[in-house]
Amino acid sequence: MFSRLIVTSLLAASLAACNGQGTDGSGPLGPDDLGNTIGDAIGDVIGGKGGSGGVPTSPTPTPSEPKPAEPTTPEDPAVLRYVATDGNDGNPGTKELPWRTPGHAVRQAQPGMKILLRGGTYGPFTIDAVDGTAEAPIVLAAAPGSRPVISGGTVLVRRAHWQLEGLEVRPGANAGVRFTGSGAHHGVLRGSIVRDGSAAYGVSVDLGANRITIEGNEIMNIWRGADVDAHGIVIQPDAVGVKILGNEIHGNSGDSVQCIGPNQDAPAGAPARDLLIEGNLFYGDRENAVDIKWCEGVVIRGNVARGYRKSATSNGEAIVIHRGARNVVVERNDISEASRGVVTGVGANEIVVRRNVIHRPVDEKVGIIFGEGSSQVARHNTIVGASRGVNVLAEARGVTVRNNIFSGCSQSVTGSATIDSNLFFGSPSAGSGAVTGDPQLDAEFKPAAGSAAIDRAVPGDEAEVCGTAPDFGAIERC
Ligand SMILES: [Ca+2]
Ligand SMILES: [Ca+2]
Repeated sequence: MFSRLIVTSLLAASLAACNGQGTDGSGPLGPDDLGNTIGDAIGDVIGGKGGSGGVPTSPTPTPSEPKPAEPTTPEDPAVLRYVATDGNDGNPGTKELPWRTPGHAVRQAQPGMKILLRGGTYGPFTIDAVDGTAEAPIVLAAAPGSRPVISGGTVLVRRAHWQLEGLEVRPGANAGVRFTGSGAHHGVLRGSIVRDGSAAYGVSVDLGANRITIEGNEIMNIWRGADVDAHGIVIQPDAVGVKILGNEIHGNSGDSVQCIGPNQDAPAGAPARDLLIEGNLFYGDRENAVDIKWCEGVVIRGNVARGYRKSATSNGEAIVIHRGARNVVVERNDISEASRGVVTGVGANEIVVRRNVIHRPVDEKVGIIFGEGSSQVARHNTIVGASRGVNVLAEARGVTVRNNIFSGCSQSVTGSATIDSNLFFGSPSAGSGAVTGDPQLDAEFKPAAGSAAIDRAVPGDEAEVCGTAPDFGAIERC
């Protein structure tokens, strides 16, 4: 993750297409039986607290879920099996006599087995024969020093406790990796690359798959054309307990991550819920970094989102929350070079936008837009250089704007909201309890000693406080 921090300008020329807050759709799923959600949620991700910085923190998996056990000693030859392009499926799958195809290997798997793919190119495969267990997951991984490529189709996971590691998936016209159906739970996709697909998404959690972790991957160039969206990761109805941690996702013709509902061409089902999107780097997608529709119980924390420009058909939102999404926390993200930093829209309810840094805006240069929805809060954000810091649309309800820093904004807050206790510097003041002064922010948006931000915000935020009172803005000086 974060191995390549350079924003590509590759896509800038082709920014033309649908959506933003509007009408994008994800393609329908392939044929599949509709699964049921299993079990309950992954615990109270909403209540969690992030790190102390405004930039990505280390991923902090929800503590309520036990970490899957490592398989028995990975070096233990008894659990190791091998696949090689010069192997044979009639072999025993040993180091000396490897199998030929991943599809054969996964049918032979047993709990605790570790299947190692040597370098070379393999065809797609489906995992549908054997479950791992919590104590003994099944690992399918690149052999040490190897880069196996799965080409021309989908890696389809229908079973539980499978961990895919170190693969490079080049799916062509197909989805890259799908965790699908209620039998697919506690799956992991880690340290892998999914790239150059032209289907609706690179990675999908769908049809009731649950408790899936997508961690430390690079997902890129999922592209259906200059005016058709395709996404790095989609979370579909009935998904529960999905964690998207520390990935680098970029250059897709839609969003890096989208949570979708049936009104976006996904199959019917319950809203996806309990999602944690943390510590990722998103950049240069044609639409949005994160697009949350209809889903419930979402935490978007400690991500970097950069390079979301306006075009003829996109408003260039880094993060957009709309279409019935509820109970969404957007916190400690670093958002830059976006036309609109964080936007809510139709049916967004119980939305908290806190401790984000929104800076170096482009195009419309709007920090936060609250649209049609209710119970929406912006607090402790640092918004720098915006044309409008927070824009509250006429149809927005229940908006509170508190403890933020507005620095160098042409307009600070527009529209109707409860506005109190904010710091304004080079920006028109608004609301009650306004403080004017230089926050003296350093390169990491932390107030320097003597800053007007220090200890002058109103208490009540649940984040850690240093000194005698909270500081204005995203980052407390401690
Ligand atoms: Ca979108
Ligand atoms: Ca303080």
